[in-house]
Amino acid sequence: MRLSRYFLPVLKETPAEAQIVSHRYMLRAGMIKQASAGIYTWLPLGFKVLKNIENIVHEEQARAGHIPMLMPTIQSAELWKESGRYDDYGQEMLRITDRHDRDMLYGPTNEEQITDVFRSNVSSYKDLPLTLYQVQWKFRDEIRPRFGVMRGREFFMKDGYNFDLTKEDALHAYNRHLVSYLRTYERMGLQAIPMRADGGPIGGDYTHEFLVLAETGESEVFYDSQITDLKFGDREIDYDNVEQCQAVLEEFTSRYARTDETHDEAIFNEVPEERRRSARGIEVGQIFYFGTKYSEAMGATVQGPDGAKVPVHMGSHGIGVSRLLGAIIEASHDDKGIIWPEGVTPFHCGIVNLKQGDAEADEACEAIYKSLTALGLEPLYDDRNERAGGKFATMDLIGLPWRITVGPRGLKNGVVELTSRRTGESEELPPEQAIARIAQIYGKASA
Ligand code: P5A
Repeated sequence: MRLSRYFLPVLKETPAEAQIVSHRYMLRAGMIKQASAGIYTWLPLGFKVLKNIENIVHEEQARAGHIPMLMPTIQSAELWKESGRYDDYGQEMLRITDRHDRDMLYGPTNEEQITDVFRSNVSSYKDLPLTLYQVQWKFRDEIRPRFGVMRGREFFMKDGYNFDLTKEDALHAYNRHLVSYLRTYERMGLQAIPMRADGGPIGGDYTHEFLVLAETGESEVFYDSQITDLKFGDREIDYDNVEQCQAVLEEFTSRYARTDETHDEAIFNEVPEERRRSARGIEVGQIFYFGTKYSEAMGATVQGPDGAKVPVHMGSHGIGVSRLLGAIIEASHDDKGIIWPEGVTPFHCGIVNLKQGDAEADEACEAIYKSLTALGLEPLYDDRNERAGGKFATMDLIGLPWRITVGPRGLKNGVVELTSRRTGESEELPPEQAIARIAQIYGKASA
């Protein structure tokens, strides 16, 4: 993409309404624009990162064997009356009446709707286990939407639902989700710690929240510091293997880590004092096992091996896709702007032309741009007729992890500059070598 042709409405001023750094940078970098309280327009740069995050979610769901689909945002109230949650959900639910006076709602979550899909189409245990999921907009009429996309009213969520014959099978689905979420967040450059939590309006006895530690987090958390040494890494997991998933679960959940809702001072005090931590965290996901709560209320049964009809065991599993943009920025920024992890960056690298209009510099930039593009990478070429200082400030603000700087002086010596946004370190290299390095970083074979 050439910046002269892109739509990147960066702001010079820090917007007064933004209280936390991720919200400030998302507004300043032209990623989002508030449409009304807690509701945002996703401008091209923000939309790109949102899609990158969504793609990682899809890839990791596929790896775990879960099946994507899409349900509508507007739901009929009838289903919610069946489950009993229509009244329970209270004012967070946006209720709508259509022209025929039918009660509708903008879905805050989809347990009822997916249970209806299941009961209409599945009647035998032979079709189990089954995990369906979607990535879809949700609406919760939060009393205090704030911090930009972090606590929105309209937000993008991955929501998955498992259907199993027995509690044991459903707990495997729970473990499988926990494992796949660890991998998902790590690919986004995040450490998200699974913590014992409370079921809230979704319900259930088994539930973990995934928290990214950050001072601006809305949740208070308590944990054993040893937990932050754990890394999932690139281990190969067979998601159908019950023992393997169980082993990962135990590794990541056996140490003390709880949100304030489930915090127990007496148990916490058994952790050696020097390892006890209390901190703030951003909840980027939550998984639940709630047994037959919805299947019994809504008649979602299957015929078991002995011919008897039994309600299915279910769980649901959510990732806050739009919230993750805020969480990643909170975890990765400096005073100049965002620092995107390579896994989610909107462009793989920036190209800054220090002297637009200089034939040699223009030509070198074009060549680098074309080579990177041919490798399947997406560079952002700042080809505007602007001061170098302004170009650097924009690149730093929007946070591309790598920058290639091209100027007449370097070119005389046959070199360009390759700079890491994270460390600020620069290196002078011939253009081909800079391209090869970028290709290597992103796992692309260069010629
Ligand atoms: C699990 C999937 C559920 O709704 N039902 C379907 C279950 N869980 S949850 O914890 O309530 O939400 C899942 C994740 O969505 C994000 N989230 C939000 N993001 C932005 N703004 C909001 N107002 C908001 N509310 C929830 C969180 O990341 C949460 O973990």
